[in-house]
Amino acid sequence: MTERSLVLIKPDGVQRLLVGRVISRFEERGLKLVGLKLLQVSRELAERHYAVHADKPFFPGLVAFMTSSPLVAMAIEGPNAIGVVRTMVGATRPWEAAPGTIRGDLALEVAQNLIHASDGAETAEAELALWFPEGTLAYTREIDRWALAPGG
Ligand code: IDP
Ligand code: MG
Repeated sequence: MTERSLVLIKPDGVQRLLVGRVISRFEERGLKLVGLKLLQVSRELAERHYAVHADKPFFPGLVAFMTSSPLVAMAIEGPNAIGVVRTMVGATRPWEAAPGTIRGDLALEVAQNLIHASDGAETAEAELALWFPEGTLAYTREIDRWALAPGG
């Protein structure tokens, strides 16, 4: 099933000049970028994005970090994209993330784990609406004509 996921390259990824490499991983996998922007996040947006963690001890630090410098927001589309992207991202605690995953290859600290990805269909829909209120793009790549053939 074609799905869309919200992916953030957090401020550490921008600071560490890893934006291109992270985007490349998704492109190389065959996933399609349907939204992409660099932005400095307001406190309100960061708090809404991480509202589920509002009671956690790390919440204030997380919001401060997410608003500290620009980050990249992406909408990514593809077959089973939500689960595929989460698998590519790896475990929350980078020291537990498998080699070959983005966190397992490029991160070490849980507070600077480089990337966010939607964890389910409902959160993906809510997060895409939050980060891309202007909407995302629909377009067909040449390869989509084959991938989306009947039964494909
Ligand atoms: P996820 O990003 O893999 O979905 P969540 O459990 O949803 O992980 O946590 C959201 C974010 O909060 C994490 O990506 C990480 O940046 C931060 N975080 C989670 N646990 C801790 C912690 O114990 N200390 C500091 N930051 C944390
Ligand atoms: Mg999460």
